[in-house]
Amino acid sequence: MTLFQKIIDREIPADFVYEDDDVCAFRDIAPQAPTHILVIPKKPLVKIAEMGEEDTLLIGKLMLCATQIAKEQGIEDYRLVINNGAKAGQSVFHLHLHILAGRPFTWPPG
Ligand code: IU
Repeated sequence: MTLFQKIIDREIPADFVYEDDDVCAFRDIAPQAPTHILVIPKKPLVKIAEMGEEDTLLIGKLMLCATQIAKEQGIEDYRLVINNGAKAGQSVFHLHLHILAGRPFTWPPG
């Protein structure tokens, strides 16, 4: 079981900004920008590469939630990031979408 499952189950605390039956969002414990929020599906998909056709609506909802949370937080310019696999920077193996904002970002990413 990942730490994110424990956050979903309220076994460990997190600073939630959004929750419904399918997804939730909370502030990253080690923020990499002034705003750094993680949006996650409650379904324990390990990584985006493991989504199936049956997850199309869920992943669409994840993206929509991210845009709505950004709007609520008053941020217009932001970066959405999904790290897929350890070499791409994934460290928690429960799918999550990073919302990063509040500072300039460089391209390409590090
Ligand atoms: P990554 O894409 O798997 O590297 O992102 C995992 C993120 O989860 C990372 O930014 C951590 O700081 C964050 N995080 C968290 O917010 N709370 C936790 O309990 C744990 C990781 I473990």
